[in-house]
Amino acid sequence: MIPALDIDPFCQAFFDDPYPAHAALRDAGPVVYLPRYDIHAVARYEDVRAMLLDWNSYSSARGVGLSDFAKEKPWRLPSLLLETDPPLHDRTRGLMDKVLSPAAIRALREPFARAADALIDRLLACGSFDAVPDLAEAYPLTVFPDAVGMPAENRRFLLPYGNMVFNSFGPRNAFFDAAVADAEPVLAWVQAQSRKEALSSTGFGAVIHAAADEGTFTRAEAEVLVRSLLTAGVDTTVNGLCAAVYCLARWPASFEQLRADPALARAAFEEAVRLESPVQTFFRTTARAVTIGGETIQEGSKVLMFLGAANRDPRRWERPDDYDITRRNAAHVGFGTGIHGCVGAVLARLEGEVVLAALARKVAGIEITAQPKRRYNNTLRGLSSLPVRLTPA
Ligand code: OVV
Repeated sequence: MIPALDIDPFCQAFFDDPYPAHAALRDAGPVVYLPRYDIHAVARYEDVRAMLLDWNSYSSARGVGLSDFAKEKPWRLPSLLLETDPPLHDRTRGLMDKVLSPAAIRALREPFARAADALIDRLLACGSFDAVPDLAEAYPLTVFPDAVGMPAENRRFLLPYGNMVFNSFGPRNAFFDAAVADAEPVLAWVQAQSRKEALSSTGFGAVIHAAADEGTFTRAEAEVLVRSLLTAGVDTTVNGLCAAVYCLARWPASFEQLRADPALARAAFEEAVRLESPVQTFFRTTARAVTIGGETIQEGSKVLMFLGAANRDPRRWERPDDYDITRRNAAHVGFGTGIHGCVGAVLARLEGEVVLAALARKVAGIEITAQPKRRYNNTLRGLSSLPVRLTPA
């Protein structure tokens, strides 16, 4: 008997404090049923991880949101990366792995670090500011579109676009409707930015389009793959950086540790991704009848994976709710794992590392000066406002 729980994981009360519900989901059993949406869900670390690794049983090609592409027409052209299974997935993922190769990322370290130093210097000169728009949004909105090869104008349009797509993985609720209304004016712009002609000859975008020039991908495929970068590359890192600043402000002893050893910057970012899990959830669809914890789920069922709950599962983590930048956290699932594991994680980690290293070297204290405000999204966890004051080192 699969336990049924009366939990709505896509409502404001849940987003305001998901942790009691996460515990209830984990404690109810390895798999639970949520009648409100007629879906199954897993929230324990072991089961979330097993599901992420078993792409054969848990398909992405029917969409990684609530909507089943086998029953409902997808609202946008499906992603060739996120919303596919092998063999198509491996072909597109192979190209993206090349685009985001270690050599490509290494070449970005210097410019990304310089941009982080310059931003923290400017923010220190202000003293007080809002860490969401002025830091967590400002930094990725500069370095990421630069790396893709986008023009300087209108980059902020990427935020409402990403907000809409990440809302679209949940139900058609008020958060989704508001995000669609917000993004409607920028849809044509984003579409146009994916074209070869819109992109510089040196960035990630040009590398993707070169594969179309060579004939291994069609031009249309190249454009949809550039769209993946524009969709998944900004809001995610915004919420990752927001999580890191929010953690360091709430755990001043950890910030002291980081100041004493700025080489902990990468670990400090990783731990913020574990604890806050900027990407909270994704769905899969069962491609056959599956058994979880002795319970059978039939083919064609939507299953919700609670990455954020797995990352705080006391079965896996000691003091799961503590921000501890020295813990062994590499196995967290905040970036997913398996064949769909975040392809941009290398870039996100670089951004997180250089921003936190700049804070570690230049800042003596981070103080929250007013009540932070939560940003509501069906997939992403983060804040819309985090007023802070920095004191210089
Ligand atoms: C991981 C992710 C989120 C949103 C969009 C996409 C990927 C995409 O490939 O379009």
